[in-house]
Amino acid sequence: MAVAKTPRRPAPLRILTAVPICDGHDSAVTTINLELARHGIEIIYLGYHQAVEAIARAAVQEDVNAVGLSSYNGGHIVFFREVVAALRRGGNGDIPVFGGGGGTITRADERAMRRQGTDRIFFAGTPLEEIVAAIRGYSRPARPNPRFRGDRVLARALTIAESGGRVPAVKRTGPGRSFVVGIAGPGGAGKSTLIDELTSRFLRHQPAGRIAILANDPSHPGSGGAILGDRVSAIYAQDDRVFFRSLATRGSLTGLSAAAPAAIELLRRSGEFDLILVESVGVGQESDPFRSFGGGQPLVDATLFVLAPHYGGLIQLQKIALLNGADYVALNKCDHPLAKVAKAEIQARLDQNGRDQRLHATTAAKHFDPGVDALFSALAQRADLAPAAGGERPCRLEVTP
Ligand code: B12
Ligand SMILES: Nc1nc2c(ncn2[C@@H]2O[C@H](COP(=O)(O)OP(=O)(O)OP(=O)(O)O)[C@@H](O)[C@H]2O)c(=O)[nH]1
Ligand SMILES: [Mg+2]
Repeated sequence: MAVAKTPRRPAPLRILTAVPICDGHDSAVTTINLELARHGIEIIYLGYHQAVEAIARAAVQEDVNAVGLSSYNGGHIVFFREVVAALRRGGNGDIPVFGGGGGTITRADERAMRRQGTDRIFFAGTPLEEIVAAIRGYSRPARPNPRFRGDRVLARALTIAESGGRVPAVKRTGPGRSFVVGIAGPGGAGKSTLIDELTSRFLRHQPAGRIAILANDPSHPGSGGAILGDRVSAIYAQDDRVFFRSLATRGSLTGLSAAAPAAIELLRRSGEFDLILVESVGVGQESDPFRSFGGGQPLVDATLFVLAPHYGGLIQLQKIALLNGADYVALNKCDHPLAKVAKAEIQARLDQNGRDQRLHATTAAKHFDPGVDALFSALAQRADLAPAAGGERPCRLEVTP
């Protein structure tokens, strides 16, 4: 089956930004992120206190045009060198690394950093327009590259799908049959946090499998830029068994990027992933991102609708179409005082549907929440994920309860 093509249009630049490990100075990069997005650039922001490997992994999976680091802690010479080295080790040395750090990066430091592979340093006092113009220079056409290895192959195929080009055939690299769950809900309900907690359970439950996450976030309707921020909540994406990709909607009003169907198909076809989680943008009352209604083939194998206790009242609940269409419903933020009433109201709303829709009460902000455990068990059972032989194992990044 051919992967559906999305309409061809000039692809915005995709830039990954981050602040290095042991550094909490994020106000400069936050300003720069906003300015770049205002100029039509897509920013995948990783957050502060980020390790070299996390930055390199994200750059590869997101197939960014370049990586921008903001460094104030004094370790810039070593840190930039290590990021460049990590990219080169994986055959991804074509991704340039640039950055800034006010007065902490001296001219002499910059010369050393450039010798070690850093592409450019922006010094204190550089006007934002100059930064934007220079970063625009990182634009390049996204073509398949036979030298790419591992996740970068899939990542590049996704970039081509996003820009409406002819999607290359992706070699089947795993034996897996994927189960795809679409996750929708209002902005800020906790979808990304819940996805991260489900990911931690997947890693514990399936010691050998891989999981993919496709996180859709809105493009700005005016500038076309975007701050793709779902990765900030993705703590467990710092595991090589997780493939995380952010997609900007680029004008699509369905709640998903127009390339999402092709992206899902590419991930399925790779055979790499046992589970694929697709996060919609924050959706409204009439939204149907996964084509649950209309009688056609839905985009996903199951849908989860996530909402938080602040949905309004009973009348708002009645208007939300996806409360009829979703296979699973999660009331998240159950640590909130309004949650008790909300749970009763949502349960009554679901009872009226006369379908077997179980309401899961979750607190995704808390690790080891029993509500998230129950939701994961339900999804794992539906996805036919075999439990790990010898029981669950702690995942690499885990703190103990
Ligand atoms: C604001 C600030 C803070 C704020 C940070 C708020 C935040 N959330 O970011 C607060 C008060 C919290 C803070 C705390 C600390 N700070 Co402080 N802080 C600063 C300060 C005054 C300004 C940095 C800044 O944001 N500048 C604004 C940006 C927009 O301008 P700029 O730096 O000139 O950057 C330009 C370019 O470099 C470029 N750029 C910068 N980053 C990037 C990234 C990309 C991708 C691009 C394209 C361009 C780019 O853009 C700008 C364009 O003109 C600097 C001093 C200084 N003058 O640099 C100290 C400074 C960085 N802090 C310092 C220290 C020591 C600390 C603390 C350890 C203090 C303490 N003992 O608690 C803590 C550590 C916090 C932590 N968790 O890491 C030292 C670092 C010394 C060192 N490296 O050896 C400095 C240099 C002050 C000093 N002279 O001692 N700090
Ligand atoms: N109190 C509480 N806060 C939570 C919980 N789950 C998530 N949050 C917080 O809610 C905020 C939004 O969470 P996200 O996971 O980014 O929400 P989202 O639905 O993915 O948001 P969009 O992608 O922007 O639509 C963050 O500050 C989370 O830390 C929870 O169970 N309880
Ligand atoms: Mg989100």
